[in-house]
Amino acid sequence: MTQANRFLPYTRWPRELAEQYRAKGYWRGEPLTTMLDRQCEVAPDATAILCGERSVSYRELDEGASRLAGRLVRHGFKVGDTALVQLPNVAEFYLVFFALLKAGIAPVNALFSHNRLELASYAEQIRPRLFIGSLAHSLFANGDRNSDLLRGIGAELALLDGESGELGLTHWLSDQAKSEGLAVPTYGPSPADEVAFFQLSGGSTGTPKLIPRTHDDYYYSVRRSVDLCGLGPHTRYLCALPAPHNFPLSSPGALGVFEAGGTVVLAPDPGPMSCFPLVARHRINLTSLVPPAVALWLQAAESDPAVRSQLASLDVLQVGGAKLAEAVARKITPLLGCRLQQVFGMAEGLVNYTRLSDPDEKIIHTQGRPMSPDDEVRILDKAGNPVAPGEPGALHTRGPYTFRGYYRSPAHNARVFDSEGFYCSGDLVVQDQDGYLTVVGRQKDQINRGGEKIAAEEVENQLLHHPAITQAALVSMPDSAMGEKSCAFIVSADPGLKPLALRKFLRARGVADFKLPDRFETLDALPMTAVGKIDKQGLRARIAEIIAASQPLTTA
Ligand code: OOB
Repeated sequence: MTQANRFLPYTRWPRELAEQYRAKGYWRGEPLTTMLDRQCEVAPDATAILCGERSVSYRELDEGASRLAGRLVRHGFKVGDTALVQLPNVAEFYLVFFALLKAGIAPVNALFSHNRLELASYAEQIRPRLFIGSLAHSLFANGDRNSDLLRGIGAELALLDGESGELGLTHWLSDQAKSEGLAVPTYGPSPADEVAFFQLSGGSTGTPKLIPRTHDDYYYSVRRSVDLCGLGPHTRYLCALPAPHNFPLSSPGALGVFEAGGTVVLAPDPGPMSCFPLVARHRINLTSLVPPAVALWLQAAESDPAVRSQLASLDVLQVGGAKLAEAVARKITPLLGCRLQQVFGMAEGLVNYTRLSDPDEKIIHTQGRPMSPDDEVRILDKAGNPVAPGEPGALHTRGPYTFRGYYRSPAHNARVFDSEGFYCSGDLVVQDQDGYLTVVGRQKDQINRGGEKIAAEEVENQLLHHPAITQAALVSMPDSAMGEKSCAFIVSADPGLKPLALRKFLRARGVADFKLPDRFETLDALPMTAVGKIDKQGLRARIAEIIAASQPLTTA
């Protein structure tokens, strides 16, 4: 086997740009595990993670990850292998992540809300040799290993968190390995300019796409975020969003906190009931939320003035993942007593932040500006020409941490990248004279359900498997709590088909709960555009009207 194909294939940056990114110190040739090496030198006993009643120091994080890496290598795993991982917000998520990085095994970290279909699709794309999951997931509801699922994933080894015995994840992380007395072959991470792991795309197509992220590019995005957000050993970050998501992982997220030597506190979910006591108990000063969670925090604060004192330590609340309404943004400082930072990012790369020193008007009205001086942004009209300043257009971007192609998806890549390597994110934005972006709409066929992304085509394909359904179109509908919810327009041969039965059908096919349509509307035929496509704009207008008409008038 030649040296070149030991590593996973991915679309590289053109040599000239790569050289620039190196020359400017963005890409340092360091693997992501460097952050642990450094903390282990500086402050090994500092607390890296708090998870329930457990506390994990930097030394314990590093040693646990090394133990698992060593055992995997002894088991025959090697650089260039892949793993499928699905864990909830627990310390093991980071232990496993660093273990795999240390051994050069590139993971896909599925969200815990993902179901059989997503796992199957990721497995098909990366053909993992290793699966790491959790018995707490409903996929393992009967308490057994769900051999059908594991056979489908096709990994040689499946380790489960919560399982006792030889194949339990705890066993592999424990120091029992020492007593086995077997030598561990030398191992190390993949080179910094190779794939470290795969991020998950929000998706707009039938198959959820994977985003290869290199050590070089991802580490730069983490370090730049740390600087911009002012993280340090004092940082006490509450991770309440799903740990693998790009926002709580790297913007600056948990990796930013590890890089800065602070502490990550894990919350099981972003609700006030779970989070407020953790903020008070652990004197949290930074967290990140999606807009629907912010609304719940505000509601709780409005109804109980004592909340302000519970949140007294909170300095900065980052909000992103979906558009934050101005009216909500304005309430954050008065009601929660902390500063707001808007974050508009994407797993594909580009992350925009409002700066902590920005005037209120920027913080409230915009979603920030690119974090790197070398992020290149173009706002283009339908014909591909730059729009006039202040006019809305499609966001195209490239830069030192924006990917160059989805994993093994040449046809899709040809659609979303232009000839100069700019990625079209599918967002419609307005850029002001200072470079700040405001998100005003979307081109991609995706529903953003309060930060959770749903690719319309994926759900439509599943609906079309129903014997009575002949046509299906999933569109967004306005929702006061979630920003958007999903509505499925269907054409059905069975007039008695009920939403409950349809959701049950989709769930049985392995569709994740958050992707189940919130509403179904039956039509005799779907409206078509002049070019013969389903008229989704028309359908969105239609459902918005239906909703508006059914809403009680609240004005006097
Ligand atoms: C983040 O990443 P993804 O990959 O789940 O979703 C990216 C998409 C963007 O293209 C945009 O459509 C939407 O989510 N989005 C926002 C937004 N932040 C993300 N739309 C409006 N306002 C915002 N502030 O969602 C993500 C990744 C890193 C940091 C933050 C968010």
